[in-house]
Amino acid sequence: MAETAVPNVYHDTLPPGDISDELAPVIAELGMEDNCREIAEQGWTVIENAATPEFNDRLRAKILELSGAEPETGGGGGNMLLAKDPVFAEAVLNPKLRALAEFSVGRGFLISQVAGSVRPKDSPAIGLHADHNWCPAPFPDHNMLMTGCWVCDEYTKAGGSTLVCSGSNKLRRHPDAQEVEEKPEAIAIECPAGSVAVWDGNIWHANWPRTTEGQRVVCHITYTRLMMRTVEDYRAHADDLIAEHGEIMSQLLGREDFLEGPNGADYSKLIQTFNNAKR
Ligand SMILES: O=C(O)CCC(=O)C(=O)O
Repeated sequence: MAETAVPNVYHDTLPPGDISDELAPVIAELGMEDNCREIAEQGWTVIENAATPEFNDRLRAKILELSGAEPETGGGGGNMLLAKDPVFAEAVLNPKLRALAEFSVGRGFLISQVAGSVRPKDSPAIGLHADHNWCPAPFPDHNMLMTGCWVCDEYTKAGGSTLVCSGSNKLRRHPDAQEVEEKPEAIAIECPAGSVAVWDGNIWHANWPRTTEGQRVVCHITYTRLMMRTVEDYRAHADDLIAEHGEIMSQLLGREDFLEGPNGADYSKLIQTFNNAKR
């Protein structure tokens, strides 16, 4: 008679920066050892040729279509894209991105956000931040969030690429007001169209203003460690519970933060959410 299989419980934790025995052959087959080392050590890396040029064109066209941007010169964006077209599932499930996500934010990682942005000439730069934005400092040893920007148009400094503050990943904290202003040790991530620029939750980043003609089209994909997922899912009961108990119940059920509006992130609540994380 066959013995009942006893689950193998790990009693240790894989240290940050180590590749698990199960993931190692996948990383080797995809040739991603350098990407793993770079994201662990410097907080960012670039996956070049993440998919075919045909895929890149399809992704770019769909982001433009959903963004509300005027052709050629307009700006715009979109949220909740995974639910809006199958091309975004292809991006999110890309084998190289998934392998890096498992390395960086752990087995069982979750999709947190799939958004698009279209930046035309003269679009303003975004503010310097770390994606561990709703995490109190000091940031934990293990990375909690990994963001991949699918670069549909070549990333150059003049074209408004993402910038990273070299070495800031080691500080394990948010930038202060002066650092936001000065962007210390800022370098442009420059890479060809079809790459994915990837960073961890620690590194301070922003983007350069775009000074060239045309549009910079990007798909922003964020994966998260499963750690903070709620044990019980009350979304189906939230309206009733809030109607009965009011605002504090609304907070407990996540309706007062920016994280889960019906149309994706609710940016009107962004600053308040980030401030909550620091108190
Ligand atoms: O648009 C960019 O270049 C950077 C975007 C960003 O900060 C992010 O997706 O976290």
